Amino acid sequence: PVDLVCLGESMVALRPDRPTSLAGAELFARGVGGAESNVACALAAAGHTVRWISRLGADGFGDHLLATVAAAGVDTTWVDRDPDRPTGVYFRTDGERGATLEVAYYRAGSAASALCPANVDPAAADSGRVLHLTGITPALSDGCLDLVRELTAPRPARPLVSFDVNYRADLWRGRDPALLRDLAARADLVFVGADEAAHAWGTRACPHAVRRALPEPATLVVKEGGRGATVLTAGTRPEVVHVPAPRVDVVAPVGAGDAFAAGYLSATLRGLPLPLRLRHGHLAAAAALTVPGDHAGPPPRALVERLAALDDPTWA
Ligand code: KDG
Repeated sequence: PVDLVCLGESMVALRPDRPTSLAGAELFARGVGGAESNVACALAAAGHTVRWISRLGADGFGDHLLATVAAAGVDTTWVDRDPDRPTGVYFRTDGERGATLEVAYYRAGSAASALCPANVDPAAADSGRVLHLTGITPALSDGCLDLVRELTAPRPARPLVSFDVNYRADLWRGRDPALLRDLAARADLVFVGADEAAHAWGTRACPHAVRRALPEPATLVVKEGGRGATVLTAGTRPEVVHVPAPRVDVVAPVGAGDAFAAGYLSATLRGLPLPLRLRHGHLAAAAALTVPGDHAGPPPRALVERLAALDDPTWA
């Protein structure tokens, strides 16, 4: 098997060419967005074998996305092209240095929103050691919701199912985010922000309160912003490990969650202990937080190893 399979929608991301609002922007720069492909690209850059399953329109934006993700070293064999539906697009500001982060999606009816159990090969989805999904996909359409239900269902030889809650209020409008909780509960490893859980499910924004709302997944990683992150495991000897985040000068928040998941997953795939998994998550997130776009381009592996091993008292 490959190390990791990701499934989800990617879009062309158009950002103003200077720090301003969407109303004030005249020129936009093209980039690539998509939580799952961000994770895929970061893991490939860290030396893992990665496959991305998705759908794109048979259009120029689709060509660009496919070429970009493939150039990052991700296997795109399982990306379908749809001649009848477009590639999704979104516009966003960077939310640089505390400015409002505006997001405008143009993705309804996109090629990826037509993902459903009938057009995803279950053998491809299960062809990795880890299958990484996010809470964005089930919000895209009923077919996408069915697909995520199917991919998180128990089955023989299921890969480790990783699920980043990635609650996007805009996409859940008119739908019940409790659904998202039920899907997350079916995964083996869940990433969620404490604030995100508070928004989506009304829990108190602390790791133990989130654990009470999500008692099922074997491993729950609760991100607490600048304070750090806590991993809570289940089983006969449950563990709780908190690692503070290194202090960074935040330029823009976008992409940090995906980077954190990628760092944590890379360390998990390499069998590192829980505190180091969190450290690798933090280091990857720090790199993403200090650049304006989604991708920081993770720091070189040797540097990350050295930083992760630092004996800093703030790194419990
Ligand atoms: O995590 C960053 C993502 O929000 C971005 O790349 C776009 O996948 C995206 C989404 O649906 O918001």
